[in-house]
Amino acid sequence: MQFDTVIHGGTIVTSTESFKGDIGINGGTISAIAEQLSGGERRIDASGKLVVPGGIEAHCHIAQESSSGVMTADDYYSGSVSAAFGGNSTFVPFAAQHRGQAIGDVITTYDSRAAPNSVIDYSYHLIISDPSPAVLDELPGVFARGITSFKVFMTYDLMNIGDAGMLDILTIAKAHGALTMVHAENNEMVKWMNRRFSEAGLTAPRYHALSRPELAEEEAVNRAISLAKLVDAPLFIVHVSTRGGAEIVRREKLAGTKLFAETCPQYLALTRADLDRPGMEGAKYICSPPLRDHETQDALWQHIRSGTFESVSSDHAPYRADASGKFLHGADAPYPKIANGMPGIAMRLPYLFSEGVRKGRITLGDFVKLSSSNAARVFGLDRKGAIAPGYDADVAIWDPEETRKATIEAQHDKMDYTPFDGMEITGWPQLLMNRGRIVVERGELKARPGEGRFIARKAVDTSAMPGHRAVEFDIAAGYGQEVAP
Ligand code: DUC
Ligand code: ZN
Ligand code: ZN
Ligand code: ZN
Repeated sequence: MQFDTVIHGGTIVTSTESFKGDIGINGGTISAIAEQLSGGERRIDASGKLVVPGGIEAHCHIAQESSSGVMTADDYYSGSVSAAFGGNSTFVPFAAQHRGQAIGDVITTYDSRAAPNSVIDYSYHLIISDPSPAVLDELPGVFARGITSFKVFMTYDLMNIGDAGMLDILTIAKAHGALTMVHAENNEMVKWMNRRFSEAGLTAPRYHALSRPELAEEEAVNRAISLAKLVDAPLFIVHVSTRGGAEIVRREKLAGTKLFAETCPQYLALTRADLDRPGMEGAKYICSPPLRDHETQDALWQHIRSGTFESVSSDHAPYRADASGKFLHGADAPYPKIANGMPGIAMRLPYLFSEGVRKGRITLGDFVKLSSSNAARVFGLDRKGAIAPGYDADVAIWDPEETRKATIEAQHDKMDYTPFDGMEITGWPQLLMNRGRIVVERGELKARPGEGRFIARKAVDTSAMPGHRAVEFDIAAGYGQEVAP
C-alpha cells in the first residue's frame, strides 16, 4: 500500500491501549496501522514519543462578544493557532446569539469569522439567549447544518433564559438529537450577593469569587438536571467547579440520567486566593464560575479519575488585562464590570498531561478520553477522537519528557498574561496534524489561515447510555409517559 505520510516508531495511545506502531495516512485519513509500514512520501519519526489523537477543545470563546460587549482578544486565527500549539486539531467555540438577533445571522457572522482564518477544524455550539418562537423555529435548520449542540445560561440578566426557556430548548433539542449545554449558577443568589457587596462598597476582584458561592452552582446543577429529566432530554453541564456539583452529577449518572459534564484546568490549578493578588492583578483570575479552594481541587481530581467528567475543557475566554478587555470600564472597575474569563486553550493538554498523567492521577487512556475521544463521541464528531483506520488523520506527537515553564509566549495567542504563569509543565506536543496537514512542528506554525474546515456534526446518540427510556410528552396526561422502546 502507498501512503502520503507514515508516522513511524511512536507509541500509539488510544483510550483503551498503548502499543508501538506505525500510522499510514492517505488523503488526510488514517488508512493503516501496523507494527511496521514501509513507504510514505513523507516519513515522520516519532520514536521515543507518544502518538495521541489530536485534542478536541469543546469549550472555548473565540471572536465572541460578551453580553456586555467586550470582544475576546483571540480571533479564529490566533485562537486556532494557540489551540494547535497546545495539541488540539479541532475546536468547537461558541456562536453566541445576543437578544434580538436572528440565528441565521449569528451563524453567518461566525462563518465569516472562522472560515477564512482557522488553521484547525472547527464547529460551533450555538448560545441561545432569547428563545422566542421565531428563534425556536430556526433551530431545525441549525441542526440540519450539523450544529448539534447549544449552550444556555441560568445566570446573567442578559443571557439567562429562565426555567421555562430551558424546557423549550431541551425539548426541541431532544426532538432533533441535539445536546443542551448549561452554565449552571443561580442568578438570584448571585445578584443578591452583588447587591450586598455593592452596598458595603466591597468591589475588589476578590469579591467576585465570593459573590458566586458554591451553593449557587450546586442549586443550579440540581435544577438543570431536574428540568432535563422532566422532558427526558440529555444535558451537558459545563465548567463544573464545585465538589457538590460534581457529586450531584455523579449520583445522577449512576442513577441513569442522560448527563455529561466537564471541569477545567483553572479549577484544578488555581484558587480564590489568586484573586487577592495586589492591586488589580486579581482581575486576571476573575472567571465564572469562580476559582474555589484546595479541597475542591482534590475532589475534582477524584471525580476526573473516577469518570464523573467526560472532558477537561479550557473555557478559554481571553480578555486582555487592559482597556480592550478586563479594564474596558476603567483600570479600577468594580468586579461586576470586569469581563469574566481567562485564557487556557494552549495549556489545557500540557497541564492535564503534566499534573494528571505524570503525577499518576490519571492514566494515558484517561488523558486521551478527557482531551479528545469523549468530546468526539458526545458532540458528534464521528471521524475524530481516535487513531484508527477510517478516522481523520488528526494526530499529536507528544514528548512526554520535555519540561518547560508556562509563559505568555508559550500560549501563542493574543493575550498579555497567562494564569498558569511560571508553572513547570512536563509533556508538550511536538507536532500537530489535522487531516494529514502538519499544523505545528517543533515550535513552528506550518499551516495557513483558512485551512481548517467546518465540520458538520452528527446528532448525539444517547441510546447506549444507561437508563435510556423512551418518553412521550403527553400534555393531556400532564407528565412524561414512558412508552415501549
Ligand atoms: N461562562 C463561560 O463559559 N465562560 C466565560 C464566562 C462564563 O460565564
Ligand atoms: Zn461563556
Ligand atoms: Zn459559562
Ligand atoms: Zn466558557
